[in-house]
Amino acid sequence: SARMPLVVGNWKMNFDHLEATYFVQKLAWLLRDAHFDYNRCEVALMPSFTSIRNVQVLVEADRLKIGYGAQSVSVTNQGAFTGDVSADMLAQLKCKYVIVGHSERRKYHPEDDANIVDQVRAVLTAGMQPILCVGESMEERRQGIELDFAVGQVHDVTRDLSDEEASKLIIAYEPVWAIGTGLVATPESAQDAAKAIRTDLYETFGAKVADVSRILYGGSVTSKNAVELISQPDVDGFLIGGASLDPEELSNICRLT
Ligand code: G2H
Repeated sequence: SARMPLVVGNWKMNFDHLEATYFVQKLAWLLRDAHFDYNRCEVALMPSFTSIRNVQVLVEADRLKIGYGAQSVSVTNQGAFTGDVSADMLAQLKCKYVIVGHSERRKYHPEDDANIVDQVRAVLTAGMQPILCVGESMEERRQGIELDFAVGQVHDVTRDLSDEEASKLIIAYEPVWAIGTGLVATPESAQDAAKAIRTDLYETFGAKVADVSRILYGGSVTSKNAVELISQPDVDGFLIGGASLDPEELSNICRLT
């Protein structure tokens, strides 16, 4: 497709700042060694807040073409919100992306639909790109409503966005039952969901937005299943948890994407 594939490593709560620095050096070295073409596939890493600055320093010092961002963000800009990090703070560190609404955040923190909409808005206002995570649980899949469910989660966010804002949104389809379980979605069902989401974008915003929006698949992606998944016409890349913690595995996935 005309869309540039995107491989995002979601480190979750792993790696301190020294481990993060070491990882980025190793990944950059592996990709260089493999003559990886950064113009063919974009690579981004999502460290913990405490490691973002270290990644930034290294990326700038070595002029690496590796993007980075954060795993969540506050919906407010500053003030008495103990423990929160604002979108402006992340933008100051040259973050390009922020994951919003990951199922682990929806589960362990009070991130409801309204909060997720506000996070998306905060990220866009600060000039970064949200990676909005959606996806059904096993329950919805059993009921056969998985596509409506995922599309509904997207729609809850996009209905408030302008065309321009929507064109900056990246969507990650992550069926909750596939996250960290080793149960990857079949290429066909990843395609079905990505296609349903793109169709909804088309109906809301038209081809100009729907054709450029990147829709990622997430949930137990490895170098073993990446090729089949990326060959689906509406799957534009990956959000990778477990497999992104091994630089060799992540570099292999980048090369295969
Ligand atoms: C889903 C995914 C990355 P994993 O959370 O966002 O994790 O690849 O470990 O299933």
